[in-house]
Amino acid sequence: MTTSTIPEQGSLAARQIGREELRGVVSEVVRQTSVIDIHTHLYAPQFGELNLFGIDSLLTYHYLIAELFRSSAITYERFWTMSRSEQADLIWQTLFVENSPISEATRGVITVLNAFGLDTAAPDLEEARAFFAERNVLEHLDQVLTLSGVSDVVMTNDPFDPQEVEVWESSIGLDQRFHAALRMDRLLNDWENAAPKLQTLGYQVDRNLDGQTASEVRRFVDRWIDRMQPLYMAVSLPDDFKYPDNNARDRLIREVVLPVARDHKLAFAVMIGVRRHVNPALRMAGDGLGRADVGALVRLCAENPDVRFLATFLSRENQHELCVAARKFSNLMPFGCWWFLNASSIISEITSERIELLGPSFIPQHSDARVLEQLIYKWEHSRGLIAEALGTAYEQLLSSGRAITNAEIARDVKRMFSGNFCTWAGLPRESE
Ligand code: RAT
Ligand code: ZN
Repeated sequence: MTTSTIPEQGSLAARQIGREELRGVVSEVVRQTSVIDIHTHLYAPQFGELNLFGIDSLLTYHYLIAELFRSSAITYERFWTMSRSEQADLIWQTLFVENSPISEATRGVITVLNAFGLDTAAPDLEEARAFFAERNVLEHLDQVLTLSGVSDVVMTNDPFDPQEVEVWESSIGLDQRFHAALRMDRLLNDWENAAPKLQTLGYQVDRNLDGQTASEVRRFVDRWIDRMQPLYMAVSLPDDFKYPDNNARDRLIREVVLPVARDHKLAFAVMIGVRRHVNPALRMAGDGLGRADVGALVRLCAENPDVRFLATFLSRENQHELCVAARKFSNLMPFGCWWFLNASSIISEITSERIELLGPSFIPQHSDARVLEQLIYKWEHSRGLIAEALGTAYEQLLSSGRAITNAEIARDVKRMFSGNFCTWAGLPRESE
C-alpha cells in the first residue's frame, strides 16, 4: 500500500481538513489506499489458461454478450459457433462502433483501453490485439495490480473443476497475491450430481444424506481446506433460498458448512438472489435475479453467533434490509455491489445507504473480475463513487460540528478497503 502521503492516525502530519479541500483529500486517500479484492473469478498466473487477460477476453465477458443481443440481430446459435476473436470483433463493431459504449460494462472496456493509452475509438481491434500480444504475462499482472491499486486478489475456487484441481494437486507455488475462496455451489446447490461425483472420488456418501455422508463430505471439505488454505467458504444462493429448509442444502449447511466454519474459523460468504438460467440460450450470460428473503440470513446469523458471515444480495430491493440485519448482528459483514448492482448509480446509492446505517463497518466493493484488466475499470469506477459517498458523509459531519483529519479519513478508508476483511478472514491487519 502507498502510505507515503497518508499519515497514520495520531502522527504529527495529521491535520484537520477544511470544507473546501475535503472532497479532494477524500478522493486522494481513496485513490491511494490499496484494496483487498475479496471476490473475483481471476486466477493466479500458475493456473495457465484459466488466467484470462487481453482484449478478446475483455470483449467476450458475459456482461457484454448479454448486451450484444440487444443491439444485433445475430442468433444465439450463430454466435456460439463463432471463434472467440470473431465474437470479440462482432461485439466491438456492434457495441463500440455502431453504438456508443455508455453502459457500465462497455464503458469499462474504454477505461481499460484508455489506461494503456490505446485508441478508445478504434475502428477495429488490430491495435489492441497487437498491444496485448506483446505483453509479458507477469509484468502485465504487476502493472494491472498497480494501476488498479489492488494488493490482494481472492479467487473463486471450485474443488470439482478438473482444470483447477490439476493445478491444486501439483506442487506449484502460487503467486502470493492470490488467495483461495472455497466455493461450495456444486455441493450445496447441486447435491444430486455432487453425490455421485464424490462417490467416484472414493467418498462413502449417499444421495439421501444417510449414514456417514456428512462426515464423508466433511472429509472432502477438510481435504480441500488443507490444500487451498482458503480465506473463506462461499456459495451463491437462489432468490428463493430459505433457512431453515427441508432439503439437502439445509442439511449440508448445518452438518458440514457451519461445523467447518467453527472448527477452521472460516467465514461463510453467502451471495443471495441469483436466478440461474433464466435464458439458457445465453449460456453464462443467461442468469437473472430475484428479490430474496433477508430473514433467512437473519436466522443463520442468529442461530450461529460464533460464525462470521459475509453477505451480499443481488436485488437492489434487498439492500436496505441487509443493512438493518447487519445492525442487529455483529457476525454479519455486508460486502460489495454484486453483478447487476455493479453499476454507477446503484453503487452510489448502496454505498451511501451503508455508510449512513453502518458507518465504516462494511466492505464497500469487490470486483467480480473474470478478466485481469477488468480490475482497472471496476476499481477506478467504484473508487470514484465511494469517494463521493464518503465526501458527502464527512461534509455532513463537518456541518454537524465535528472536525475531521486526513489521518482519520485514511483510517476509515483502510478499514473498509482491507481491515474489515482481514478481521473476518482472521488475517493480521497491515499495521499489526
Ligand atoms: O458476476 C459474475 O460474473 C457472475 O457470473 C457470477 O459469477 C457471480 O458473481 C457468482 O460468483 O456467482
Ligand atoms: Zn462472482
